[in-house]
Amino acid sequence: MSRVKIAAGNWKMNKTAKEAVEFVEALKPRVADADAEVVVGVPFVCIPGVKKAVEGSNIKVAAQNIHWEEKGAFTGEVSGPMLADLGVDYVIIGHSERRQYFAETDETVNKKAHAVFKYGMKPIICVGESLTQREQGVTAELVRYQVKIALLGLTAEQVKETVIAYEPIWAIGTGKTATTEQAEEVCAIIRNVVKELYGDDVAQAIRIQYGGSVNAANAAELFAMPNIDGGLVGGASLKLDDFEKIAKYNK
Ligand code: G2H
Repeated sequence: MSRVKIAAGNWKMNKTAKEAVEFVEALKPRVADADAEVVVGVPFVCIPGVKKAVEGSNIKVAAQNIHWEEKGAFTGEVSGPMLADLGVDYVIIGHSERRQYFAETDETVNKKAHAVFKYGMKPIICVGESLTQREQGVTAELVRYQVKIALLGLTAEQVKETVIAYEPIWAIGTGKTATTEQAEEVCAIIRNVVKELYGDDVAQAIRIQYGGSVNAANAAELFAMPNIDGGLVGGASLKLDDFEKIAKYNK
């Protein structure tokens, strides 16, 4: 099965609403002929402006978080209906920065994945090990566990629409990329867990990205690996030239 690669920018806490609109206006013509599906993961406050700016283009929009409840006394949180109402396509959940600084757990990631689907969007679920965990040799066990809990209770159809981002924490924003072999090895492990849980059809359909210091120079080699279906891109997604090259990794 041929899966469409996905180049998703994760802007993290960068750009004001005005800067975001300027950026995507400039990005639109550059990625109109992209090889990958292009997604920008923007701060909540940028979503309305960015959605309007990308209208009629091939750029999709992701939020960087969601609350699993529909509404209520959850100060500072944003719910599924709120994001769906803005036309959000994808929601990044379980990023290691959220796990580290905001107490996100595998269980809350799972609840958020259900909420994302409930309101008609698609999740980009992040998993990955720390340096200590890699050095202790528990990468495969840990990532398998993270994937199993994240997907708990989702239907086969939903899992086919899910994107999993393998992001080794030691490679995030450090300039240290995992080697293509290391990235491919873990992405293949993830595809295999999905196969164990849902069968080969679903495992062949789900897209598994690599994330962690993806840049214009390494994207083509990473994306050429059989189990790597694109990248979740932080720093390099904030630069027009770099993100354009990543989206056009095949040109
Ligand atoms: C990993 C990645 C984007 P960067 O967090 O999710 O960021 O490419 O800056 O390592």
